[in-house]
Amino acid sequence: MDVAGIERRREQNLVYNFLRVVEMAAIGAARTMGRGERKYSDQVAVEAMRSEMDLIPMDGRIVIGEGERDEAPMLYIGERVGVGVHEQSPTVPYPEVDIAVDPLEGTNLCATGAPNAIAVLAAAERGGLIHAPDVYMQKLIVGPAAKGAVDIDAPVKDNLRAIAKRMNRDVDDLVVVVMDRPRHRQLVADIKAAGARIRLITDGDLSAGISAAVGGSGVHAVMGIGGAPEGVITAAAMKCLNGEIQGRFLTKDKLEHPEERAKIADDVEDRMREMGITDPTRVYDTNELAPGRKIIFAACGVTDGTILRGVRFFGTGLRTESVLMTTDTHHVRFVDTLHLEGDPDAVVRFDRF
Ligand code: VTB
Repeated sequence: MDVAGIERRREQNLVYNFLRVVEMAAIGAARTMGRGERKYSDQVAVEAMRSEMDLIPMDGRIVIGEGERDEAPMLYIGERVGVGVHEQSPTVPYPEVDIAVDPLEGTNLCATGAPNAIAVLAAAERGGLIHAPDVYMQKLIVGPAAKGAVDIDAPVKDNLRAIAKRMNRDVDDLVVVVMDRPRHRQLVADIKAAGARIRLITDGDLSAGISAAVGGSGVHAVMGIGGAPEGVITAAAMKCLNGEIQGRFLTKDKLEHPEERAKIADDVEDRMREMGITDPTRVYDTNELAPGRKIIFAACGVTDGTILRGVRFFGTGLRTESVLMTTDTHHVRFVDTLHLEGDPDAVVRFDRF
């Protein structure tokens, strides 16, 4: 195979390699389910993700990860990962990939065995994902039907009416996911007043966002304030699913609650400027959060969830469910994997339903 052929093949294989990465992170985390040790669950997922990632023939760079270099030993922002990093002047250049990871989205969900914990990552060509610092983000997420019909700055009732109209139903038939936090008291009151139904979640607005863009999930929108890194990864998923996210970074001065302010580093605005976010008050759309042309999105269920089942262990093997999506070749794959390594007599059973 010529050089161009090898390069192309490596690029094509990235998507399957990333599937393996989220599967391994999910399996590691799932083994710790319900132990009430969220940090430990996260650590296991991070280590599994990191070691799988390093086996991939790519020149990878973490743009959204576990924190800054001094606070995270692995998968920190700016860390280089992949085979290409260890090889000086390779004969065939490795694909240059920017990667946003959330090895265990919903550490609390995993720690308590609650639904919708996932292992997730998004990747793109260099510059294809915005470098978002760990601040809060005000978000409005809708699926393909309501794309272009909503505005994060419009009153909640107007957005709900617009979504309902596009989905040929009444506002009372909509389900909006909101994180159960004191900061959302007014938002919840506004949604109630408009007549829509609400699903309050303790954590995990990223997997809720994906559900909002998948028909039949029973989720029609996600509203409220969550993490900015999760917002960027959601944007990558929205590009693949033809959904929409509008997001506004929230710096310390925009947050009412002292606990939320306390979670944000003092120098965050300087870091945002360095990362190219010059006007944090602006609303960023899907394409600005994830401008990449070649986006790969991979998520694997850790605990059972709305669109992905969690990891099931059955003694001689285990089974995972993932979603794997690309924008370059527009594919959305739901992957049901049986991991039967080491069991030569394994019997495959069809047990999806
Ligand atoms: C958010 C949300 C995540 O953690 O980052 C949240 O986007 C933390 O919010 O999905 P609080 O500071 O209010 O607890 C998740 O729920 C899970 O990682």
